[in-house]
Amino acid sequence: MRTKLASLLAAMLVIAGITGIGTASASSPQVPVNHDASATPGNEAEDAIAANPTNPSNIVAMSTLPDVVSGLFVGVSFDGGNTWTRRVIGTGGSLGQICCDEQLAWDRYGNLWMTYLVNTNGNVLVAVSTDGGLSFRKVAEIVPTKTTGSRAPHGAKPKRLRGPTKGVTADQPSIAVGADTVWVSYTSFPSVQVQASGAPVTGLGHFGGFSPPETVPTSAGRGDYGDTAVGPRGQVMVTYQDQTNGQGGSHIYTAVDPDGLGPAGFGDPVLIAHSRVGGFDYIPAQPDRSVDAEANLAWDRSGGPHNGRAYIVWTQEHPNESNNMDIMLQHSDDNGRTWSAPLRLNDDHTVNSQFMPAIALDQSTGDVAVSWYDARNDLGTGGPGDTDGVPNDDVQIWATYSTEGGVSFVPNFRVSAGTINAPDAQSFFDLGDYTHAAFVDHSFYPAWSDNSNSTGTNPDGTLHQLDLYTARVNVP
Ligand SMILES: [Ca+2]
Ligand SMILES: [Ca+2]
Ligand SMILES: [Ca+2]
Ligand SMILES: [Ca+2]
Repeated sequence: MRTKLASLLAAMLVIAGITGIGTASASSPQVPVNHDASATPGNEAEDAIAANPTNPSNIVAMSTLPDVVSGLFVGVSFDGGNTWTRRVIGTGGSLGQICCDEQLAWDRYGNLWMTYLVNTNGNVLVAVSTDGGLSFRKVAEIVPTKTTGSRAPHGAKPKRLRGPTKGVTADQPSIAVGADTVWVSYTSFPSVQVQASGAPVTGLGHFGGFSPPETVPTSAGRGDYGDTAVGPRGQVMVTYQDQTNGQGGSHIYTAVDPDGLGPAGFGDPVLIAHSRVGGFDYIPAQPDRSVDAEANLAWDRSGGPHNGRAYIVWTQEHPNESNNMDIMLQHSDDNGRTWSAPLRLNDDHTVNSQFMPAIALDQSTGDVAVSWYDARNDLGTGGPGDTDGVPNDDVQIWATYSTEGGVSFVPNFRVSAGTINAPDAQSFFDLGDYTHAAFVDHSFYPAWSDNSNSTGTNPDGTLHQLDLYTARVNVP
């Protein structure tokens, strides 16, 4: 949707280009040095990344390993991605047999929080690292509860059932930190409703137990593929889409628990957008796995000029079933009650796919950055953006950022040095269901899965199985 806001953005981008504001432009792209975090045989896909606020050169990146039964790839760097300590965790032992859906959040005390799923039950597990990601210990196992599907009384926590409930399982967990809390939200099946659980944090290695799950009153019915964010006063926001299957589209909602660990529960969900991306929407770049709208949140707790502003990114398709997907952003200054008109972030002039947006906010500055997989340079006519003569199936990582509270963004710039072809990974999983990014102390780190072998370090060679890549983007 093109709006007055978008027109204003375009005007401001012209001004930015004339005055030299920003570090990249369409005419002079500065692709940052790419790092192969995994350099491991087989596919690493569906990626998480976090940077340490107490030591910004310390970054940790993770990938699901779709080719094996259990195990999670972990890469740890203490020099901004130049060198990595690599290992596989979660093949058993205290962390369990990790299947997938890992996500990371690093708090201001230096605790690196991780949520994930295991093969052996339907619970949401939480682990923490207090040594920069070199080791993790499991600290919580959140048991999803049965939900009635009815709306909770306003201002009251939904009724909870105690203990494990037969046949109730969780999926799609996400994790976020606030100043003094850590929160996880996930989808509880078979009711397909979003639940959340949080814990207090008081220092490095010092934290309390996770609260019993509270259910988001999903008045629209279902909720899945969500994300979590924590605001400056400890409020908790979740997002989800209501369509879990198909290609027809979905409604995207947010809901807020206004006092976090306090007695109030989640308020009524707010409908923020209608996306034409469904729960399993197939595109040439994800022909086996498909994509969802992949709504993701960030919340400014920086204390800066936009303190308290919440951001959401999600994927639109225009028109439906065209495979022309776009990355949209909205923001809210009133705890998610109202949202700005959607702003299209990708500034290409093609009808190709942009998908799987990742958003991260630098809590030291309030700057917000977004990265995504982008097929803009694959017209099927050869050249560096097209590996196979087929249009719209090869992708690169592109990104942008805003130092203006999300009202204006710098021109899109390319982050991946190479071009990625998910079909060549020969995996049912393609690039996975999501990718993530981290943003700490002026350094933005998108994570992505890459089989371009642009670094020359992929043991499977070029255009075969995927490695986990990142790059440090300096945001002045
Ligand atoms: Ca669609
Ligand atoms: Ca597009
Ligand atoms: Ca192609
Ligand atoms: Ca690999």
